[in-house]
Amino acid sequence: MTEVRAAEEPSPLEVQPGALWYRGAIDRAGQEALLADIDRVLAEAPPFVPRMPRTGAPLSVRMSNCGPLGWISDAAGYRYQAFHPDTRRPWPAMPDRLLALWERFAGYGAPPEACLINLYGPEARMSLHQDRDEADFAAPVLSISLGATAIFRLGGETRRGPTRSVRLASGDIFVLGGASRLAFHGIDRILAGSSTLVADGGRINLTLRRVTAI
Ligand code: MD6
Ligand code: FE
Repeated sequence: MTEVRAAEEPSPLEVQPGALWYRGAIDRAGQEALLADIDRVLAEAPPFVPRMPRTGAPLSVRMSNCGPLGWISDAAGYRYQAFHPDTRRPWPAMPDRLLALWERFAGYGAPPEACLINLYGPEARMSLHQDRDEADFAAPVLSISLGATAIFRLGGETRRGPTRSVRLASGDIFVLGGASRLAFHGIDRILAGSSTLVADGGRINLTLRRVTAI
């Protein structure tokens, strides 16, 4: 039987200039396949506890990475590095499925170099931040949500401006590029147990990034 597939991606909702929300971009089977990919990554690169620069206070999410580079945060600061902070081993390779999603949704002529994996338990949050540790802001950051729905807050390029709230559900893709590449954003909370995909009702967020300039 012939596969019926649209020639182009379903049009996203442009939440604000440069912020594209593809609701339900990945179906359940695709989400399960991605989760299996991530389980393999985490077996090799176990979740670590990120810490605030200077104070060393722990964040509420757990993190890992795959791809040539990984983003880490500890008392010494934020940075990308090629190895796991605890095991000191190189990050696992980026799964092909993630490379394919970047090709379909990022609209950028070079592959991602890092995939940051954020793991949320029922009480985890992420405070308002900008993603600005990359050398070239021409490339977007592409986010994939798996598991429990998250209340995502999105603002502008200043911390104090107005914000809006978006509910990111399992299978949603959200792209921050163009005029929103440096927009402040964070996770107010997750709706624990709102999805059966991830064990214990938690959430996994994957962000694919280009780190160096082309
Ligand atoms: C999260 N997301 O969804 C956190 N960053 O758990 C992010 O920090 C993020 O969604 C850059 C671009 C899109 C994002
Ligand atoms: Fe971010």
